[in-house]
Amino acid sequence: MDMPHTRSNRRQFVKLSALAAGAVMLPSRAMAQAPAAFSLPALPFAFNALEPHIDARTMEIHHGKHHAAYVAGLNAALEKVPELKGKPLEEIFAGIAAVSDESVRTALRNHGGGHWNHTFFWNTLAPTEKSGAPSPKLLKAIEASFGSMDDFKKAFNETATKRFGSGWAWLISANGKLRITSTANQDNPLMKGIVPDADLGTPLLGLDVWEHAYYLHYQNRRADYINAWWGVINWGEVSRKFAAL
Ligand code: MN3
Repeated sequence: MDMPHTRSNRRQFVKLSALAAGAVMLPSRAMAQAPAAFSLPALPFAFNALEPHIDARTMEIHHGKHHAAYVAGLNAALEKVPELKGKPLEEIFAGIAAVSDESVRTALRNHGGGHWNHTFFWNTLAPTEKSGAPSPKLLKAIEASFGSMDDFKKAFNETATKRFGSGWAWLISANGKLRITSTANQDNPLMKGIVPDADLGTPLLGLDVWEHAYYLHYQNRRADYINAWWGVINWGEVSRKFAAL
């Protein structure tokens, strides 16, 4: 996932250069810029935009507290592995298994996964009126893999409902085929060497089934939350991801 840091780095660099040109003494550490840390991306819609399917308070806490904590945890973990600092998350995932310190490995997995998964999740959500429908090509692929859209939904719901405890349900593309999988905690289908090979692939759609994603409004009724989520999927974005495979 592209993290839009380049422009702000450049601005920062220009600012520092201007300061230096103005004969202000800068400590050498400020001159040698460290790679930008990850930051919490803004939600692509207002907190209340998904109501009544997902309530504003849940979105506020989910984004502003939970996702923010994953970003902070990821940045803290990266301080301990300078060789992975400044790399895109997908590259960091590929490097996790080689990190020798177990606590750092776990932090990168949980917080790095948390940051990637939530950024992906927000981008594949949209207010109902902008939800749209799968592209004809994606619909055809869904029908080829699952029989019909209804059968796909049924299978996805089952996987999401049966995920024991915290985790995610995914629609992935793997070896040219669409598949439904599920991962625990903040693992995702990009984590080779961490999740089983059978769960690896390119995510097209993902559903957060942690209780923090629904408990305020739905309490223990995960199935109701899953049903409501179908009404706020950004099918335009999911179709774009499919077209880009
Ligand atoms: Mn979550």
